[in-house]
Amino acid sequence: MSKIQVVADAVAAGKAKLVGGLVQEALDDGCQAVDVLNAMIDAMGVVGERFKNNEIFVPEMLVAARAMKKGVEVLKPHLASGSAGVCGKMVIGTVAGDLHDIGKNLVAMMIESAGFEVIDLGVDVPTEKFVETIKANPDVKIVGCSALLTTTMPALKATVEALNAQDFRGNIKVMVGGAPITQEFADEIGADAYTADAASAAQKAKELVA
Ligand code: B1M
Repeated sequence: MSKIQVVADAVAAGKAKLVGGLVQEALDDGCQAVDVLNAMIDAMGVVGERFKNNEIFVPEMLVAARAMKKGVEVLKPHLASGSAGVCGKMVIGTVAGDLHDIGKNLVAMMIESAGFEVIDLGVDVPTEKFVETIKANPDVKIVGCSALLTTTMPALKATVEALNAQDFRGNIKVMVGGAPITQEFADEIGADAYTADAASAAQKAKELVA
């Protein structure tokens, strides 16, 4: 079995204590960081399928998430390369009612690597918190909102609509993403950009401030 597959299996099985070491082994073996990352993302997809099919439950999803985070910690220096802050400031968070942060963290990491200073508001972020943070940081250029649940898509809509109503709206660009989000939904709620993954989010962020 390939070293990358070993990492993916350990993530899916939630072996948080082992994953960091296994990722390091894969890198030492010459595997590309981005390939290891993609395998871990796919492993989370497998976890999601198992959950949907009632083969596993929330605790197993949680341990898989912990394992993935351990792996990302080891990968981070190999993926991040830019000098933080040269492109300006970005605020990012997962919207109210939503506790999923792995995708949001990856987007934050890639955007930081693209040269932005990132203010990460975490998960379950109320609309007002996004607004207040931008008011307190008038040099923010981009706001990124993540939503992973179909049930939190309305919170994403409410957040973008609240941002759209602010005087500062002309000074910022609003990016949205997350598994249930589509370009059509992003257009409908008045976001400036939608991207499907972390790498394209970083690319899009650079384009938006160019
Ligand atoms: Co949850 N969960 N979860 N979960 N969970 C999903 C999302 C689900 C699809 C599983 C399933 O049923 N197959 C399902 C949602 C179904 C739906 O909405 N229709 C689900 C559910 C139902 C739930 C609960 C309701 C379960 C329950 O309690 N009964 C509950 C909700 C809690 C809450 O948020 N209020 C819940 C809880 C959890 C855990 C806490 C246990 C855990 C999260 C831990 C954590 O994040 N710290 C968890 C996990 C791990 C998952 C799955 C298995 C994996 C998510 C993940 O990290 N994926 C997930 C199944 C799946 O995704 N297939 C599932 C890897 C990550 C890299 O991908 O987050 O999609 P993703 O991010 C991508 C892109 O979406 C994009 O880029 C990222 C990187 O490429 N992206 C952006 C994300 N944000 C972006 C922002 C951008 C641009 C791109 O611009 C700003």
